[in-house]
Amino acid sequence: MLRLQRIFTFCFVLMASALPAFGRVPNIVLLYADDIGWGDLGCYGAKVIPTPNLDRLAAKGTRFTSGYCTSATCTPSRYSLLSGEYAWRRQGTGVLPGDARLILRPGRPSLPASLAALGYATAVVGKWHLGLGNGDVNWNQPINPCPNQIGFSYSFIMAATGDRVPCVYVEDGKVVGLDPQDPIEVSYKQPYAGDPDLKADAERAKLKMDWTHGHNMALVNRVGRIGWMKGGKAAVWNDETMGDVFAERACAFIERSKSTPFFLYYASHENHVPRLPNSRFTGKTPLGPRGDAVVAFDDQVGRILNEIEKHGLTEDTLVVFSSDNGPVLDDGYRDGSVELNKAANHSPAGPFRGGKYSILEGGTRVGLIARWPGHVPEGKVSDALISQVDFAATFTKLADGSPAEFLALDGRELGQALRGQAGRDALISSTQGGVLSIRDSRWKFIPGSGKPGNAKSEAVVPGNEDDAARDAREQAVDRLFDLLADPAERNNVASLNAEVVQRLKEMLSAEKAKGFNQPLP
Ligand code: NG6
Ligand code: CA
Repeated sequence: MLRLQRIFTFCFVLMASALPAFGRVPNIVLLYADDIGWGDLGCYGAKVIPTPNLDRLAAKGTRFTSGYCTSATCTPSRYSLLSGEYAWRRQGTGVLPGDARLILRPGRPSLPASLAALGYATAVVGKWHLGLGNGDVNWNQPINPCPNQIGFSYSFIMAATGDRVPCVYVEDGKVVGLDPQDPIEVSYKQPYAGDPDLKADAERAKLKMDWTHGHNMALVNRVGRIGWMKGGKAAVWNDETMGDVFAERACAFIERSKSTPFFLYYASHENHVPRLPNSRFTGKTPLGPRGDAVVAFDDQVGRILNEIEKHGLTEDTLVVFSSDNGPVLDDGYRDGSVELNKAANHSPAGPFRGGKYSILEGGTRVGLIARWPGHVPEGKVSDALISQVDFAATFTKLADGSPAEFLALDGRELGQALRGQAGRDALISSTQGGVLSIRDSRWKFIPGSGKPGNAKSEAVVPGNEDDAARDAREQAVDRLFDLLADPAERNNVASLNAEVVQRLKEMLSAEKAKGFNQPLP
């Protein structure tokens, strides 16, 4: 009898030691927004964009005020998020065309592969933009490698962006709804015979949404896109139902994965151009499509949260929201965003200046919310420094795995920050032009490039017109900002704090010395 008891105790201890310190491993749902700024959400101060679902998420979890994507554009941020490596260390990680080769190579460390190895069902639904295949994809055949070869057990994606061809969904490496009699061809070099000239006034007049720069190549659903495509008519997506299609696929994945731990990477395209949210969101904000698209994203968040709740998984699921880069108004289409934003006096980057493409805070300091009842403090606002490059290490550890491969790159294991403690000491942000900045708990340093920048690109976020010329001029010299006293980065205090400049400059140089602009493996 005693012997049996001993065996039981032994088994129990064995089982308990196999469990992670906090009990069951959590499901992980990453709600990743596109071009949504720090200031675009109600819980971050937006007055004219109702985001009840994200606000509820923040109220039930922790809202971080110093959360960062790694880059001010999409592809590099996503590369960092999934690989645990700063994208600026690698060439070819800038905004990719729709026919680019997959830049996250099979066999390299990746967040989905790491979670899959730990027994998670893993899915990506939404915008991919990390390339597919080997640069010579035949869209009429199974595409390999695709997200399924780097650790996702399910993928339902668009190849690049809504404004880039091919304008079709790809599910588990196959174009959805393709008629074999009408094969797809994609070119980023030249138009196909019969393509209209969208630079001609007569053709332009027929567009549903006119272009302001770029976006005058392929004509798809009466909207100009980047690149050309031919054929595949039955497979072409409907921009207006895209948000619903993605949300449905995400919910279906949760439903069928509910009995195993799962990881859902929900990469919404809502709010990226061309902004064509479903008509049921029209007029929900005074900002036109740009604001209405944020409401549409919030609606998708609500549907996913409800699905989690419906299966009784709320307590077992870490939900994290963040965005791939800061906000932009005119990103190439005439959708009224500039004028309407001005009229409503909305501040998409919150208290920060700059936005998408910019090295100023508005470029990479984005919303970051985490909810996991009983683990992530409820209703807390935290200024812990967190970069999305840390997600791979952090999620792997929460899944009871070893984050070592990501720690050897640029990731930090920040479970403590999610639990209400401190985050990183410092982090690096980048633009795709190769400009880097480094910040610690107080200071931000941007090395001078020796020559002034482009005032036009500094003015993309309204309200910045007056400062844009000065920002462009100052790019020539070292800049130091006291982010606590001057979050809008208006006063360059480099000359008053030579030792701080020196310290941060050395830190940045040491990081660059470990690898900068290296070829991709
Ligand atoms: C730019 C596009 C912009 C957007 C961006 C990528 C032009 C003129 N501009 O090149 O519209 O597609 O790339 O955005 O074509 S991101 O969020 O995916 O990084
Ligand atoms: Ca983006």
